[in-house]
Amino acid sequence: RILVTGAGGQIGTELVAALRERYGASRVIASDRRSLADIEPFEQLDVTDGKAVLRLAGKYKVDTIIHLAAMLSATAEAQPLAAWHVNMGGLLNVLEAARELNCSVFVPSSIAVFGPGAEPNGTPQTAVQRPITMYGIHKTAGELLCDYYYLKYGVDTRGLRFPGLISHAAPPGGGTTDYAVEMYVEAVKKKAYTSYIAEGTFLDMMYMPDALNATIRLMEADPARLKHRNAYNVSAMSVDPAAIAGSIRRRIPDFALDYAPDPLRQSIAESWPNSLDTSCAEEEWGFRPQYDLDRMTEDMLDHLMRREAYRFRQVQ
Ligand code: VAH
Repeated sequence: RILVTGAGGQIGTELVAALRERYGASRVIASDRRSLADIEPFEQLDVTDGKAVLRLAGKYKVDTIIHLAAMLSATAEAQPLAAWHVNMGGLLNVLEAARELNCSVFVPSSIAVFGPGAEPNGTPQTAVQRPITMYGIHKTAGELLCDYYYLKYGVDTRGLRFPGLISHAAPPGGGTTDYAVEMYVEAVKKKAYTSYIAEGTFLDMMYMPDALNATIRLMEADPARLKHRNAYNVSAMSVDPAAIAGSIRRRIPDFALDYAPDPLRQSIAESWPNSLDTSCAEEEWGFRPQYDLDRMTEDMLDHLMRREAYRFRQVQ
């Protein structure tokens, strides 16, 4: 059985569905701080309550915990102490439960673990990690904590350094890379978008289906092949706002993009790499993204246009 924390978030919303598709609904327990109506079996769980984490994992005798509950980069920068409590306290509670119950653990890391001083182009798996954001500090400390629980207690911890994830199913919350999702949504609604990330700011991105497949593939990988466990560089493309706009214009020729950089999120984005080297993930467990920018744009716009048309019919 698998326990997913943060099941209502941008990744959780789609990962729960993908896991249930693959392993059967009854084997995937969705949990979240907020109550989520339409996904059973569901349990309300605040990951900062260690006893509750242990009790829930024990109740369902889970063998794997997918720990997605966290506060993302911009939110963490705005509320650093609350974010420490959730991101580090929650992770420690999950690792302690996994140690006691002998569970495997998946913890998403992020390109945010890299700061100034790391090679920005083709950032290697083992580049220096001196993040200058609270979120990056949480993710770096999280990687070290996951490695510690593996080395000291034998807990099977595995993670991925996710780039910006783009999806149409659930609105992302509080990230820096969310501008990319907003651009697609606004392109369909208004054929125009004002980006809070400046022109020429390149970031790693990946379409959600590739992120879900990478997560499942990593968790099913032969542990003997894993040298970098926590956590693998993964990415599908390195893009700036203009590149995404150009791809959108293949379907919406008169789409207009302009810029109003937000100082906080622009400074976060500038401290992150432009593009990651993903060769370790490719070699150790066969990471291979299927969506490039244009294929992602096609799929995103298909889904968003269908939804917009449906909504339009509803109000007729
Ligand atoms: C964020 N989407 O923007 C997350 C992610 C690489 C960025 O960690 O905070």
